[in-house]
Amino acid sequence: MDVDTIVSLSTPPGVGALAVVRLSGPGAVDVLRALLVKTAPMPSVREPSLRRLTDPDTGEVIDEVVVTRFQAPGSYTGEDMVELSCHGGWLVPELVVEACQRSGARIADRGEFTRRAYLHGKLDLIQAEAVADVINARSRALHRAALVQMERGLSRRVSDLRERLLRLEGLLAHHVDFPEEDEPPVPITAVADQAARMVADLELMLATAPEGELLREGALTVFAGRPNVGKSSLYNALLGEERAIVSEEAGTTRDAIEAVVQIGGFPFRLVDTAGLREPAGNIEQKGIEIARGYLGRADVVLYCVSADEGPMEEDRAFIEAHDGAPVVLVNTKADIAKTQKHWDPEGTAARVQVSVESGAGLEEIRQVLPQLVYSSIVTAEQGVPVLTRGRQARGLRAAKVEVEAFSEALDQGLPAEVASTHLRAAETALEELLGAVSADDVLDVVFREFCIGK
Ligand SMILES: Nc1nc2c(ncn2[C@@H]2O[C@H](COP(=O)(O)OP(=O)(O)OP(=O)(O)O)[C@@H](O)[C@H]2O)c(=O)[nH]1
Ligand SMILES: [Mg+2]
Repeated sequence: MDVDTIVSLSTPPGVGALAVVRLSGPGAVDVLRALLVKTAPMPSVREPSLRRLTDPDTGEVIDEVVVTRFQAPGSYTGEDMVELSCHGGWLVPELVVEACQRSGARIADRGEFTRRAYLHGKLDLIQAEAVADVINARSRALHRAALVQMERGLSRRVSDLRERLLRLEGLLAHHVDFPEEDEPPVPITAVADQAARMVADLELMLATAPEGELLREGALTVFAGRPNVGKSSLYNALLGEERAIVSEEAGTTRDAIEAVVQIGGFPFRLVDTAGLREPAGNIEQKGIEIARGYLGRADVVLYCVSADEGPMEEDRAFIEAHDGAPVVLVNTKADIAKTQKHWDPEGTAARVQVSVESGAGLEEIRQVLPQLVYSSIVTAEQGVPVLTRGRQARGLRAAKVEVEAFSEALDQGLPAEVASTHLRAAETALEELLGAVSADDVLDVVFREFCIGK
């Protein structure tokens, strides 16, 4: 099958000092040759050199660029590659890409460079996903998790587990081959022990899964409470900018306002909402409905009660009825509070006293939120891989279910060859996770979220 040579702008379009255009495929060098001045020598492999790029048809100069050549298999994709660092801006990169197209390259699909790297065995599927996470990371926590994955931190553990499954299968084969022997070479209890240990290890790896997935979008953090208690003031203080309108009028905030911030290196999607009360005007009522919608999906709730007024009936009702995300009870306006009114109800995950006037308590909220929402990652040992994607968690969970089924089959005294079908199913789950066996549609899903040029 003929393999196309692909080209794309790998830096964002628009004005910038430089832009990088990448070529990959068997024809990459031919495309480059068509753009160089005829008498110019071909740049050496892995030695950046300054060259003049010209239009392949008219010979007109397009730009002076730094050319770097990579030779298969020693490149990101594993194919022949050319990187052109040209001047940025709207026009020049466009001209360079277009000239490459006229010289035989076609525009790359999203993630096609990384997809080729994967197909050439340069990285496995977990590493490919990590590449996307590194690019898209908006928090240090995701960046760190993705780096561990990119360096095969997670892949290595998955491969180890797979090898342990193979060895277990090997042990079991003895029981199939020598069923009548009095003393099997390996007692069946040793096999059962190893299976149990694998389940424990899988559980350990799965521990970060739900929180790890939050790293990609940010934990939905909803500010709620009655009108005028200081939700928007606290929202602005945590955001570090005057984003939501603050006023002494009750019912100021109507629409939900969203912004993503890093707190302690972890991403949070802060949502300020309309104060909860009845009865309210028509528009405010809609705002309250929107607020309730967010509360239903929240990962954590900052429920604000003015320490100045103390809790009202609605506040008690809210805390009592709420059975969703953990609630941080924020006693606001601590600077004007009469101390006895600090409220400390049961059933809340944490309680903080805050004044946006003095700044008291803000630091405490910044401490509490990551510990509450990302506890498994905060407490995980350094370097332990965090599962940042549903696909990873599903793969490990499927493997765990099969190993458990295997143990059960042993317990029930089913024949070894029957029990071992579960081991093979677990192996398949891990192989799919690594991408050792992958259907095209799985790959499409993984690479769709890449930007063009990566
Ligand atoms: N002294 C003092 N006043 C505060 C504090 N926080 C908020 N306020 C005041 O309380 C009033 C209401 O603040 P907002 O932040 O608008 O309250 P809200 O809960 O968003 O109100 P709605 O949007 O109407 O539900 C404003 O006048 C703020 O200046 C605080 O920590 N100390
Ligand atoms: Mg408000």
